[in-house]
Amino acid sequence: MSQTRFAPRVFSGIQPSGGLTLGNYLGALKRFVDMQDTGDFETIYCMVDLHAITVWQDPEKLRHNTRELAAGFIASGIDPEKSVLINQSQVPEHAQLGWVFNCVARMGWMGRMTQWKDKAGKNAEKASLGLFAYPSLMAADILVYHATHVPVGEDQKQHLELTRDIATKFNHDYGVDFFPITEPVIEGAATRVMSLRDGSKKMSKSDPSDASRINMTDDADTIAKKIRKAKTDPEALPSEADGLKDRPEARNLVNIYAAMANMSVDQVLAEHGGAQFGTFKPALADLAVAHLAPISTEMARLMDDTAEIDRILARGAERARAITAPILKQTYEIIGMVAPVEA
Ligand code: AQP
Repeated sequence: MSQTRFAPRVFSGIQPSGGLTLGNYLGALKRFVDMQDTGDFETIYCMVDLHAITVWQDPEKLRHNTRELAAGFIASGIDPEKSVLINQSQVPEHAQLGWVFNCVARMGWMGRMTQWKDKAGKNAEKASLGLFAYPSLMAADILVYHATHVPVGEDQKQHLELTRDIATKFNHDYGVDFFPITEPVIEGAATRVMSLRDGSKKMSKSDPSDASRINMTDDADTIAKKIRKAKTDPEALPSEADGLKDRPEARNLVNIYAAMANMSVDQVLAEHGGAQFGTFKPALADLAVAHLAPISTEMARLMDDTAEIDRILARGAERARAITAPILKQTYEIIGMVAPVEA
């Protein structure tokens, strides 16, 4: 089957399940901006609130976090004129196609997802059905736009493979070439930013320890303090990347530096090889503050006018639905629904 007819289109999202972290910023947001600015793609970015409620969210906090996340996107450089910026629940075709994909995906596929195993843990009986079906809704988020490229962090690789499986099975079952086989875009030094307290755990919004992460809303002193206290080993930095192999915490800090400075790991080590953490950590803190302070200041300014954020999201939803409604309508026609929906 030919996949060449799909125009280059990028989709990606972030959950408003807490404040943005440096992991979300370097692994996702910063790269969203880069892809927007190449001009090679149509770019669609999303606050995935329907995914957030797969675990309990306080309603007022969810509303606040969704608007703050929108502010984070804009403050980081997403231009709502150049990109389509949306909140998932305002574009109903995501959930509608999600249901169709629940009927395409197999239980066994979902049960093998490591995120499901990690988040449900030993308490799978008590986890929500939504948490189990999460990757099927994620496939719908992407494919309801016929998106061809999805920039994500390393942790989302398996879900992206499942998106490809769902598209392939749908195309095969109905004998069509309707959904593209999406390419994950996982590149750069910071596709997996780790906890500052434990180099084997990913930095995460929902980690109970605030010291484990840098929040995009942290002030300069807090950022510097968290970096100063970050777990490290007693060795000096090596002068080549190989020397970081069994040093997860050191590797993490070097990766963060490289991603923020737009340098390769080798370039960072050429500059800082031989330095002790007592020297490297303040350099990293200065870089992080210089990079993040303008973003958090702009986020705070945008959050002073939430009505404007709501207007941007309403306009984004309108633009998104011009794409999603016809794709859902064609999907319904393919699967044999009698009265295809109108936009
Ligand atoms: N630590 C990370 N390093 C690199 N990329 C990361 N991403 C998340 N954490 C890191 C990337 O950010 C995007 C959005 O992620 P998400 O909010 O949808 O969910 P998540 O991956 O589950 O992020 P969190 O912070 O860990 O949220 P919670 O704690 O609510 O589960 C994705 O592209 C992800 O790869």
